[in-house]
Amino acid sequence: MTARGQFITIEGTEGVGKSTQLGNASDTLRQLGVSHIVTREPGGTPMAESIRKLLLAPREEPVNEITELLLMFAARAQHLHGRILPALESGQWVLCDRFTDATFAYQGGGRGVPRERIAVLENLVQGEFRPDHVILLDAPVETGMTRARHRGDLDRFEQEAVPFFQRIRETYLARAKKAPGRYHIIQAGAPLEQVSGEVRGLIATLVAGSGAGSPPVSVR
Ligand code: Z5A
Repeated sequence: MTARGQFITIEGTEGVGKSTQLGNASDTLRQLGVSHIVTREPGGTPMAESIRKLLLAPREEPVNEITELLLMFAARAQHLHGRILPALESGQWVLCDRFTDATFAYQGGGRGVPRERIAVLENLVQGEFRPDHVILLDAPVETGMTRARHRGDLDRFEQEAVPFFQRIRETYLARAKKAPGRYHIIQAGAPLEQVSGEVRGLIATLVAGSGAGSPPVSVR
């Protein structure tokens, strides 16, 4: 019987380097011979990507925080059942740019939706399912904003101000503190080579601990 794959998410505030490190983590898994997919939230399936467009588009109409919350979980239900779970069940690992920790951080910490309400939807959509490991890239919010904001037009989240992202960062760190075995905090304000080296090392450790892959291959 094929062992279930590992579900690894990458989290952090805007521009901390999630996409960059997702590519690095994927390269590392490939070198180690671990079959995997790379995906993102909101998104990851055609329908969930349509919901992503709805969520990110700047608009005149104020977006109610419960509308935003429900759309995040609508996209997640589609992604989880249509793509993530089938991949894990076939033995593939899944690397995902953001997941439900982002909802607790952005809709909870950022928008002020009570944690208990988010937890109700988390249980409805996911049951007991949670990421096996969360890589939290942590850096001062100004660092990430400076890195990310040379790209031109800002999406609806990127239009928020520093205090919004400060609350998000604090929520992520508080969640990580409660479950240190599952959350791996990486200092993402460091130079790129250093951050990449730490992510490679962490992925190699997780692979070694799981017994997956085709040993031994150096990833340094
Ligand atoms: N959202 C939500 O509210 N609730 C939810 O449940 C979920 C999401 C799932 C879209 O997410 C929005 O959805 C997001 C939260 C919300 N909004 N915000 N903000 P997203 O992940 O697609 O968007 P993002 O957070 O804005 O990602 P990003 O801006 O693309 O950033 P990133 O992926 O973390 O960074 P990057 O593209 O890898 O790097 C940014 C630049 O920095 C790039 O030029 C790199 O080359 C450079 N970089 C990276 N690392 C370094 C280091 N170490 N040093 C120097 N430069 C670096």
